[in-house]
Amino acid sequence: MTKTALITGITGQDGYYLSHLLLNQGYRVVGLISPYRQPNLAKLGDLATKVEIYTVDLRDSEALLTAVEQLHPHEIYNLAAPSFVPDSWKDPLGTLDLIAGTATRLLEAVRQTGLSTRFYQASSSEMFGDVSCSPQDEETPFRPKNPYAAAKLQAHWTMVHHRQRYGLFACSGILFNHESPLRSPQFVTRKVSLAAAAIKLGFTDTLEMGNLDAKRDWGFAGDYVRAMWRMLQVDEPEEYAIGTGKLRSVKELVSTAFECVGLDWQKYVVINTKFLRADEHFQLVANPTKAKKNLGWEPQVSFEELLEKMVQTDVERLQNGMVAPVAASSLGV
Ligand code: NDP
Ligand code: GDR
Repeated sequence: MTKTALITGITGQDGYYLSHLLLNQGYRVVGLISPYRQPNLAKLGDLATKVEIYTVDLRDSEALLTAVEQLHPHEIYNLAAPSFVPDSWKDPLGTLDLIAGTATRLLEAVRQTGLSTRFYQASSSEMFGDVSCSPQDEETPFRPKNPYAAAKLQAHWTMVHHRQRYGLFACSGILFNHESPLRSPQFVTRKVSLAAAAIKLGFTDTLEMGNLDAKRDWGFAGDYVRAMWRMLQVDEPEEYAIGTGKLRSVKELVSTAFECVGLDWQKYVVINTKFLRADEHFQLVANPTKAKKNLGWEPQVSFEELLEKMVQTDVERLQNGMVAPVAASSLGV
């Protein structure tokens, strides 16, 4: 029997990689797209004709219930979110509603239909926030420091409560930063890969950055969607911390990316205080032991391979005037 997977946020980075994985597994993949947003289906590239699109407002409980009733999904992956953390200070309430409200509305839809749909919530290492210990795992206390993280935590707890009270098969991946050539350029890895490529090709000669001493645990998105899928294939729904377990600074990121095109980053990078954050974290790094043990999950792509792929893809994009569709091979799939 063909399984149906329903994905919110299908036009995002993870939506692409997850759709690719599920289509390869023989799933029918349906993406929920808002009627009030410019549908950026071009972001789905080669997958645009392979997935189905269902238009629904994620803020509308009745419409979501109808969608679940009509589509009978075996699995739901709730990925939609305004995911750039600093923006959540500009619209805390909208962030809360879209992230926590959508999770609640979808969980309620599953409960009300009585289907045995398995539910994945896209939780985030941002929920750890002001970390008390390092590395972080499923037992680490949450101390969110911004509206995005607080909204993710509300969604996370609602998922836990629905599992405990109603017995739903609901779980969440507490994912650390994961990147790819499809990452939006506002995030630091893609900002740096694009700048390294642009400087190499002579389009610009400066890269303005925020805190070079900030540290993160960066992995490849294609690896992380495999963990999402595996969480829904095991017998017990649980939480999983997903990351590489390696902490690196933004400075290491910049230096590695510039090395990919044979440049010395120190000649081009300047600090602009507008990119500094008041709610900065320094020690967000995963302990993914549980995922390895229960899911057999391990990252396959190294930090250096990831940056090489991102920088080279940006070189090709710039040489092609940024308009040529990116080949799946450039995306690491
Ligand atoms: P992206 O920002 O690439 O994608 C976000 C998706 O959400 C897009 O499809 C976007 O649609 C959609 N979306 C945003 N706002 C709205 C809205 N108001 N109504 C409907 N849809 C909306 O994120 P990623 O793919 O990187 O991440 C996927 C999920 O995982 C997110 O929930 C993110 O918070 C979470 N996460 C990501 C991590 C990472 O490092 N990438 C780490 C931990 C968690 P559109 O195309 O129209 O903009
Ligand atoms: P983050 O990702 O906030 O961790 O959230 P981002 O790439 O924006 O920042 C990572 C780190 O880099 C530092 N930094 C800069 N960041 C940006 N964007 N631009 C700069 O110029 C710059 N200079 C330094 C930041 O201060 C920060 O320390 C991502 C998102 O995908 C979330 O949705 C997700 O939940 C978390 O990862 C886990």
